[in-house]
Amino acid sequence: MMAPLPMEMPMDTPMTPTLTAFAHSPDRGQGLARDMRVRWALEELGVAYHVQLLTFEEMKQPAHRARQPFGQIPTYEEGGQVLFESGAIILHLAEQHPGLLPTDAHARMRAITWMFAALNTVEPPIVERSMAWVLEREQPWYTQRLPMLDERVRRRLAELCTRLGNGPWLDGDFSAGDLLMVSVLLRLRSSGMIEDYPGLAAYIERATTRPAYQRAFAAQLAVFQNP
Ligand code: GTB
Repeated sequence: MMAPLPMEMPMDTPMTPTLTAFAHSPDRGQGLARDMRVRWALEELGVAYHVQLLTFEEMKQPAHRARQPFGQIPTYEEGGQVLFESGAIILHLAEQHPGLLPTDAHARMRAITWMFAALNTVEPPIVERSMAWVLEREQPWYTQRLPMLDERVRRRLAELCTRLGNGPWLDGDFSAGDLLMVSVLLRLRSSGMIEDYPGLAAYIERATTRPAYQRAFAAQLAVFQNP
């Protein structure tokens, strides 16, 4: 009798999930849009997936708003399950497939706590700083506001760096918490801030040299290299 295929083996089946992503990402495939973190999780878990690319107009149509009430990407569909919010999608994937959450109940909950910390404590000041640059940099008060925005980001970077210490990952093995934390930190890459925290720079390097990250990055970049 043939041995059953391992569940995490990439295989195109009628249950192959579909992720939505930008047809025209403002970063042209630098991995900053939030489909990248879901792609990375799918690659870590060995789950094959389809991608549906959406224009900005399509994202605001009722058909997409039925999946994502705010008219954003990413969304995730698998069988009858339709999900939005990148963190919720990754939690769902990590609950379904082994590899991104520890099996021990306490350690598992701590990894989930790090997922929330990435999204609720570290990401907001980073997004606020980058949105200020996008939307407000021509305003006369932007240069006065920037030091405050920088300081809020730096405080979190320093705290995170202290907590990470010499450890390779936030708590034990690489987890969905690390995947989200690094995804969030990557938005600062062009700011030059990360270099002031060598522990974080090394943490990001460790994570982004993982083959799963590399595969996910290449897949989302390919959209913009082969339009
Ligand atoms: N909380 C939601 C989640 O985590 O899924 C947030 C989703 C979200 O912000 N989606 C953005 C979107 O659809 C794309 S990722 N925006 C369109 C809209 O709101 O109308 C944010 C993003 C986009 C582009 C870059 N970039 O090019 O640098 C970086 C981040």
